[in-house]
Amino acid sequence: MAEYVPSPSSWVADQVELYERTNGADGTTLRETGLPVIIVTNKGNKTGAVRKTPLMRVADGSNYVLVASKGGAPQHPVWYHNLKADPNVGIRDIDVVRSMKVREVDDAAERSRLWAIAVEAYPPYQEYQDKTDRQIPVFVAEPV
Ligand code: F42
Repeated sequence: MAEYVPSPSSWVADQVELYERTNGADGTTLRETGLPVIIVTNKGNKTGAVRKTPLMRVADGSNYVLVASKGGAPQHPVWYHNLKADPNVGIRDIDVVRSMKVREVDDAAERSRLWAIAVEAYPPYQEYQDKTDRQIPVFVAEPV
């Protein structure tokens, strides 16, 4: 089993640690927003390390919508490249961890439907998109 390498962002690594240590009793929201967060376990595409990436919880039925926003930064978050290289992830939602498979959403109609759901769940996603020329990638995670 590859080794877990925490995020170099301490607030991110700390959230993962609290979320997992309490089995979802704590650490499950985005700071003061109170909005729900999931943890996506993914495989480092260069190191093979286990990476754990908290994302806003955007549900679409039994699927999740994963938004590679990184606050509207000019570059994709590097976990984007992990998911493209290996679509097999684990998603922790509170106290349940599910094996899921992700795919990047390319179809325009599907993307706009899912984007609306994502912005509804976390309105700042639209602000992030408005501030960058980068089209923020959207993935769907489907149960395997
Ligand atoms: N980020 C989002 O993009 N969307 C969200 O909805 C979101 C919500 C959220 C909620 C709570 C929270 O605590 C964080 C949240 N984040 C959200 C931030 C998210 O968890 C990530 O921290 C952020 O998106 C940046 O992702 P990143 O993968 O770019 O992180 C960097 C800082 C990172 O971890 N870099 C590592 C490093 O050492 O510099 C490398 C990580 C890695 O995956 N390396 C790969 C490997 O092989 O190991 C190689 C990757 C490559 O191709 O370069």
